Amino acid sequence: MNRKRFVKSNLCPELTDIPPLGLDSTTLARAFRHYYTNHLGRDKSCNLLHYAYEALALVVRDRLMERWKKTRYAYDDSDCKRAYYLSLEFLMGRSLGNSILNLGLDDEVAEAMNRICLDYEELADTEQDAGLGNGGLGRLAACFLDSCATLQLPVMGYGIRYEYGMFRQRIQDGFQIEEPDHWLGAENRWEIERPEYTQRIKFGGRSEFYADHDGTMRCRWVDSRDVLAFPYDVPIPGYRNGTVNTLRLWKARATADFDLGEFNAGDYPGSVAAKNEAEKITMVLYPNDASENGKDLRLRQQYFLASASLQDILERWQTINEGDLSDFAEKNCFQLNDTHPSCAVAELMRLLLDEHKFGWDEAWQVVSNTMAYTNHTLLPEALEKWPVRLFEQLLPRLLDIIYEINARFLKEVAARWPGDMERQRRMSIIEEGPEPMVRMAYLAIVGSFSVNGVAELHSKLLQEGLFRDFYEMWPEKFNNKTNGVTQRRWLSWCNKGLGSLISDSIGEEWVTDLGQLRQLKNLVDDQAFQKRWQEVKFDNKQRLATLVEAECGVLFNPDAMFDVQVKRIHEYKRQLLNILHVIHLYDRIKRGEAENWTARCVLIGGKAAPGYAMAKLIVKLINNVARVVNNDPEVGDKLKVAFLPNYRVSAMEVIAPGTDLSEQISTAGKEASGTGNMKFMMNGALTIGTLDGANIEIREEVGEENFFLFGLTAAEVAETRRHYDPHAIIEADENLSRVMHLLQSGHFCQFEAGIFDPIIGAIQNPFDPWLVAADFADYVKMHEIAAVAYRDKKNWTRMSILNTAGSGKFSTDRTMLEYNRDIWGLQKVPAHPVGEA
Ligand code: B1H
Repeated sequence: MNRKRFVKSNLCPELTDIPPLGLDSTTLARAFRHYYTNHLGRDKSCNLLHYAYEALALVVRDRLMERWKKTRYAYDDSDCKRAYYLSLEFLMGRSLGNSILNLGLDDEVAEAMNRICLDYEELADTEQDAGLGNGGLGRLAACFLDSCATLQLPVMGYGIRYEYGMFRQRIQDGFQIEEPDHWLGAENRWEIERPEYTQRIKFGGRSEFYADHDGTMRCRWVDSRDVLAFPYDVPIPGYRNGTVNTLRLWKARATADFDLGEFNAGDYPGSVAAKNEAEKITMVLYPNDASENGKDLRLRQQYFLASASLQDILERWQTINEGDLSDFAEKNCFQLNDTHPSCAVAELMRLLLDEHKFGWDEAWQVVSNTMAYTNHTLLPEALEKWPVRLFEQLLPRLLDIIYEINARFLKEVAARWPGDMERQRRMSIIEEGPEPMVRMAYLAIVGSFSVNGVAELHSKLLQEGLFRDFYEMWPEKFNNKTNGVTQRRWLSWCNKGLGSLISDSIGEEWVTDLGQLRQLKNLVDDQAFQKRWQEVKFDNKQRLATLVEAECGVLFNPDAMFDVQVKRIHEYKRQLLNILHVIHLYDRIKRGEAENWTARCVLIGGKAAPGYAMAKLIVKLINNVARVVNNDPEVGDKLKVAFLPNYRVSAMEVIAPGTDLSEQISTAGKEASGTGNMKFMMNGALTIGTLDGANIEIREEVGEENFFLFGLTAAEVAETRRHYDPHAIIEADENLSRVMHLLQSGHFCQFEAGIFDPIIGAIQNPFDPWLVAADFADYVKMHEIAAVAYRDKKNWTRMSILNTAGSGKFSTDRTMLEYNRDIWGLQKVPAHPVGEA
């Protein structure tokens, strides 16, 4: 890019004093026509919804653009403290509808499109999801951004612009097939390039020590192979408040001189290969939710994000503050979304030491006062560790710094617990052994002033278990921040029927103050209100049934109970327990014990990590059971089962509103929080669940009489593991014996003999970490109670209303206010009004 600049004062008023764009339907329709015909070059001969979507996206984007600028000016002018959310994942989903909602343009857009004989929801429905995340952790990041913009907090997201997002899932003969998600294939209207903020990232090479001009020994990273980080900005609109925050996503590019070097050496193919090598870094999202992958490309991604973001932030700071870094720590804060970006701890040290010539203590002051770390999992296999050897090769200078951080830290440990070598070994950032490893969580804890879990139970278990030594050393660092979801997307947008009913009854304040929903409690016994509540639910169930029929070819009757489990497929989440219950229901129908039956439609959806064989086999089992059950005339409408392929954000927008019963059935102590549980609750579903993650707080909020609790507690799980005897449990439980018999007899794999043996083995395994057999009986019993409850329509409606009414705590607005109160300490900064220079 040609970097010649014009002098700022030369910017004429024509370019700076821009009158605000009109928001009325006439202006919107006119702007639409302009983009459709002049910009996209379409006319009446084209009837592809896609182009209409594109034109509308451009119209909306213009309105975001001016607010975006005014937000940036307001932040710069106020010299405010800022926070940065560093995350390898942002699961944004679709943007058009959300932007229209947050700009407050829904009625005007609907009217404008109407005039052109288009249905704007239909247009919104053609948008591809931005699937730059695996599941809960990535979606949480997206909800956080929405809430920060709505609260007018100066928070910026930093992530990676993956060329390929989360894979698309297809089901063939019951098996999961993965297909690449080339979501950037078409033009992406929700990003703008910012080549002027490109950064340079180092890899490989070695550290070189040298004496500074004043004699100080310093280090520099030399002989590196550099990659460029090229930024794209995504607008994050707040709810009707003029604020538009920024998510900056980095794409990797080869450096020009890097190519040239190879080229001059006469290796043209080599130089092109090097280009590919560099650009590979941001090519694909790793699809391993909650399990470690250990691939060197993944570490490259992590460092690439950390380095690009920190350099960008330091550069902006220096531009605004004329190079003075002295109060950087008071004005900036980094929130690490799990350990994935935790290279940032060492990288900020490196930048301050090597580039900005700080002394160690001075640099450490900055780092340890600006970094904050959120942990999202207790599963040991998800805790990131990188081989020291890999760090040596890829990030040699970072490894020097990590060693130094560790040496100083272990000295502190030794001073506090003299002679306790075992403790030093346990707490060391470097795990010793045949293959020494860097423990990223420990690096993050040592470098951060705040460490938080994502639900009460999870935070408590972190302190008692995984991070116990660190909690003993620094209890003041540890805190809890229970997750949430944004009610703008997860109620206003996705469930317009319920949203309107609620607003008609208690006003609209709940959209930015979800606690207001508690007022619905006054209406639980209001018959007219109950009736409308039921009508809305019925419509939503019909909409969901339409999706299920289209995607799975299975007919769901909206009068039946819709029993739903959608989330990543993982053994700890126990989709297996769910399908065992389905088999049990089928068995009851077949043995003629179906009197007083509650018709039930079971929907399961989710992606299995491509390398996770057991999870993929569970997907296969669900599909095989569905085929048998759905094709058995004796079963009929009593029971339907469907596996929804390619579960994603936009699918959940249809699923949550249409669900009666939400399955949150993880083995207690394993699900850090869960956030799907909150979306269902907010949309009036009841939960059948264990005392795990945020389920505990959901039950507290809604009252135990409105929650179907079953299963062992986290403490009981730990205890049961010591003497677990699944064979004895199966033998003592006739229902479970019969289910096992159906599985073992090959009833669900008639032409695929033995295919489910690993699952049968897992259930019978005395070392089954997920204790599926242990919770089966209680689960079946609680499901029966739920089924009976469902038949009392009036009471079920009451409970449904109470669930929505009790969901106020689970807004990310509340979560963000708590992060801000306890960790970030930012001031709210309203955007400058649109239409003023
Ligand atoms: C959560 C992950 C995760 N916890 C590794 N950990 C990943 C770990 O690509 N990787 O390597 C990706 C994701 N994701 C989830 O975070 C928890 O399981 C949920 O319980 C929680 O609600 C969610 C948000 O806090």
